[in-house]
Amino acid sequence: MELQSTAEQPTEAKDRTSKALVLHPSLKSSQTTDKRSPDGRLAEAVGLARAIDLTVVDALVLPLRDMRPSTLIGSGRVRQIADWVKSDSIDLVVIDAALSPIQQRNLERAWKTKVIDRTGLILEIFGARARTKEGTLQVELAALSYQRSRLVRSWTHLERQRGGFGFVGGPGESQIELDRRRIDERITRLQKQLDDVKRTRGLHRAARKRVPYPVIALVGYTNAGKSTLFNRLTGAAVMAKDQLFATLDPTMRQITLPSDRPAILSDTVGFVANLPTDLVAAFRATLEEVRTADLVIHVRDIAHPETEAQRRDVLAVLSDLGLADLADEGRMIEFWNKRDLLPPDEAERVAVAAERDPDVVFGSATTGLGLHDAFIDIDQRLAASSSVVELTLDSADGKSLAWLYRHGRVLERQDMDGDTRVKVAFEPAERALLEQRLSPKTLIELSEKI
Ligand SMILES: Nc1nc2c(ncn2[C@@H]2O[C@H](COP(=O)(O)OP(=O)(O)O)[C@@H](O)[C@H]2O)c(=O)[nH]1
Ligand SMILES: [Mg+2]
Repeated sequence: MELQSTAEQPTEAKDRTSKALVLHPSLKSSQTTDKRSPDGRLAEAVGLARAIDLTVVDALVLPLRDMRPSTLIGSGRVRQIADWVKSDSIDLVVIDAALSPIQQRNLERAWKTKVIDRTGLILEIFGARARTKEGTLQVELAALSYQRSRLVRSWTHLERQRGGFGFVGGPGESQIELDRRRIDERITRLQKQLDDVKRTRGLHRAARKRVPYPVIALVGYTNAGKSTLFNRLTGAAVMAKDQLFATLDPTMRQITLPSDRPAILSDTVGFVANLPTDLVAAFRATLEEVRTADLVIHVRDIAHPETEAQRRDVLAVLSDLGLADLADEGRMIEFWNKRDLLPPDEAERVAVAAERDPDVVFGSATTGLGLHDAFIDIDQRLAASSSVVELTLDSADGKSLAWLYRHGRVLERQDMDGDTRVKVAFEPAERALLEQRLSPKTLIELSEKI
């Protein structure tokens, strides 16, 4: 998804990562609306920019005395940044604030580069990450509404330029009216599609679950360390060369757990503080994939001053997704990350609390502490939910055998006298389908856990 930019520049080549400058404007008088420090907010914005593979060359808090309607920030600053953009060959400036269309356009002109604001950035992330049909539609809807609001406002601006009376049918206006109408039509179409998707959601979910391996989803706030943990876990585990998964996007990888159990690890879109309300629906739809996960790892930045509030936010959204019982079902682990950032005595105190809670692993994705424990814990939880079945089939029944290989994990196989005996491990969803799909000669449910 490409967001509307008012600059007349070609979009950056996608085959190299764009160099970005991230700026967090901080209004001196508005500290009361957000308890978090400007540095904390800047760190989050940098995390968001990295989530779409931007190379953040520099990041800066810009203290503002007031907001300029034309450029948001003062003209001296605008000139300084223009030099900076030029000397560092910056491709994109991210302003962690809401920009009016006019501010966006003026800054793009002054800096001769693309500028996006916070909403634009978050929309880009959602667009790149949406995996389900509902997620994609919901994000496109949010992006179109965003574009539409920009058109409306630039229209008012044009009107003012022409003397403030609005000459009906002026060239600029009719062009914008046309764009608006096109966007409105598209929005109506999307809304219809969304209704359809929601109605048939159950079917889509069944269709999505094609891999016979359990799916583990990482959730948590932006900057909690999800991607670092993802890379550590997939780097430490044996990477699969299976062609079957060649089509998985880079945020999903097949891993092999210590018990030899294969699984899919999925890095999801992160939570952000103060999510613009227009984007809430899109965010939830993007997280829709978590519903099909067998296990959820909630990655928490335990050194973050707001870590408890962040935890509550994550649990509230999971609950809205119909996943309130994850913890009770033994399908959620909290990974308390960034242990290395806590002072020793604090780390000691937190370790005691973590020790008491069977659903918590305490460690650090960068130092590697706690990763082994996490692996063992994941393995045990997945073993507890899978079942092992021994079946005898007619050897000529190639179709049933093929089904077993696709939907289960064949652990053993013996062919004799026209019969084939197989031992297969299943995830719960696949196990439920077994009797519907095939009628074996014998079926024994084994009590062993693999
Ligand atoms: N000190 C420390 N930093 C960490 C740890 N885990 C992640 N980070 C850093 O936190 C920042 C955000 O991590 P990232 O994995 O991108 O978070 P995500 O937004 O949840 O995917 C990066 O700068 C990481 O290097 C940790 O255990 N200790
Ligand atoms: Mg990440």
